[in-house]
Amino acid sequence: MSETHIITIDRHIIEHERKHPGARGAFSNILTDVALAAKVISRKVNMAGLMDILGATGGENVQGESVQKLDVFAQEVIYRAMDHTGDLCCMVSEEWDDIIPIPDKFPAGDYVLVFDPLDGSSNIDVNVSIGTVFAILRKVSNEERGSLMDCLQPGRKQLAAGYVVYGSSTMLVYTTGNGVHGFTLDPSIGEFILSHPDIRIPDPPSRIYSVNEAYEPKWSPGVQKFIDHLKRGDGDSGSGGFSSRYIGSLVSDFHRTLLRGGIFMYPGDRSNPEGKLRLLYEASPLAMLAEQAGGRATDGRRDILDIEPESLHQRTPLLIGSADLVTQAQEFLAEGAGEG
Ligand code: AHM
Ligand code: MG
Repeated sequence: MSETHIITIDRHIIEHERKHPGARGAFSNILTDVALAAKVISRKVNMAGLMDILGATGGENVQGESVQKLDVFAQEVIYRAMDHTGDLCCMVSEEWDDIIPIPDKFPAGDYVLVFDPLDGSSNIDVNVSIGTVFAILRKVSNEERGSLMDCLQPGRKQLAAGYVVYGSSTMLVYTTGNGVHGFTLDPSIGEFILSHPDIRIPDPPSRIYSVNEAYEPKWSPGVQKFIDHLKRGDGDSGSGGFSSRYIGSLVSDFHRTLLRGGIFMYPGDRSNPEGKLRLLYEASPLAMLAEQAGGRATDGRRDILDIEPESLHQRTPLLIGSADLVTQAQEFLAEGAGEG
């Protein structure tokens, strides 16, 4: 793309909206507001290392003001970018126990935003990439300011989903059900520029698996056998030809899986049968992106997008990435289900 022909995320969102006759703009506004919040969070994340030098470690900065944790900051930035616009009826966040209503002083709208404001925040101190995950749902109840019914919808009902990865550059990747598109933040002009149009998980994929292998002793026999199969191939002395990569930051591990292929897994184990990751605002948005890019996401039995959520912060095992590998993993899990 030449320097004089750049496609900003705002332009991309508007052009996609035009393809949907009857679209009223509210939905596009939400995406644009998420992109704005992402820029503010990105700036703060980039300053995180300097905070220590400036004296933030004791909870106060040099001016004696208390310093907010970055995940709390990210929560507030997104909330305040969204609370007054009249586009949302409510929100759900990893940082908040209950549904977050739109305050009565502002008009309420027809959509729900679910998000994890800053995932993997324990990685900030060691300068490892972190991310924001989000999805948009349509209000389905008659409650003006939303209800559980509006929030607890399966992933198939998501109208849009995306993430922001704060890495060596900041990228926003989103889908509205018409492919997956990636934008890189150009800090010099403060705009997300289309850098990765129509992302497809490569086929054949890179042979990469991504899982926290320290939990191997607690895995089910199916998970153990699958990873063993990737390592050794079919024969005991053979090699499966796989490499392993695990950042421990969901958005970053998923981003690599989307661009390179392979499989990311956070399975259940004996201590945590439902794994660690959250269905509503982590697994489901990433599952929509994976499917839109030609991949798959499952909890081992069902497609993530078909799971009916029962509570806001429900956890789910997650196996996500290249379709063939996810299907293969699912078969190993099914075979191992009677064992152990
Ligand atoms: P968090 O919600 O406390 O930030 O934890 C979520 C993170 C994910 O980004 C990552 O995939 C996972 O925790 C890693 O967990 P583990 O250290 O158990 O491998
Ligand atoms: Mg999280």
